[in-house]
Amino acid sequence: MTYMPPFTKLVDLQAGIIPDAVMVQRRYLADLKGLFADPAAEAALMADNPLLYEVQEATENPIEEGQLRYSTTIIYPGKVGDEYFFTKGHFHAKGDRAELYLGLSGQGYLLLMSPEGEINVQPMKTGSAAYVPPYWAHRTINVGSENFVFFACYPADAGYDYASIAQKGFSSLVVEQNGHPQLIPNPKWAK
Ligand code: S6P
Ligand code: ZN
Repeated sequence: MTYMPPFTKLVDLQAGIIPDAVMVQRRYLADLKGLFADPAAEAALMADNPLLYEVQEATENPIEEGQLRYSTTIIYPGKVGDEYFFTKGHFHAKGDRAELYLGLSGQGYLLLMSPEGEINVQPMKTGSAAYVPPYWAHRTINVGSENFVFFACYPADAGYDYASIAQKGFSSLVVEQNGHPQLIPNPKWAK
């Protein structure tokens, strides 16, 4: 039997930088076209096509049952209209795979949605260990004025199902009202 060699990666626990990352994925507004609720605000901002977030993947561990992968996500502060910058959001392709998020810096919301459209929100700050149970779609949102940074650890074979979120979005939006994050129903969401 040949065993996979153990290894260690350094993670900057404030900025979320992983110097030896195997991949850094940058997502710009154009990559999330159509996901924000206000098309006019999205179009106005598209000329600048701002960087919304980046994901630094620490490993390329094999996509097989029993393996883990881990990464950091840095979401930059900003809004499209009243809606805060967010990640695309996904169900896991293998829906029964859970995930753990650890807040490193900034202020965020972890927005979760069951397959039936039930919403749950977990506010996150430095030190918040937020658990994404099996089957819940998850999106993270920067509701503060600084970078929102978190660490994620997930089963390597979890995979990504972006399609249903791209079609219907989440059933709630997180918008700024009177300077604070507020959940409101997504008018475009249909079961
Ligand atoms: C992977 C995990 C995170 C996200 C990242 C970006 O299971 O949930 O690493 O991939 O936060 O979000 P998204 O929705 O664009 O993949
Ligand atoms: Zn995930």
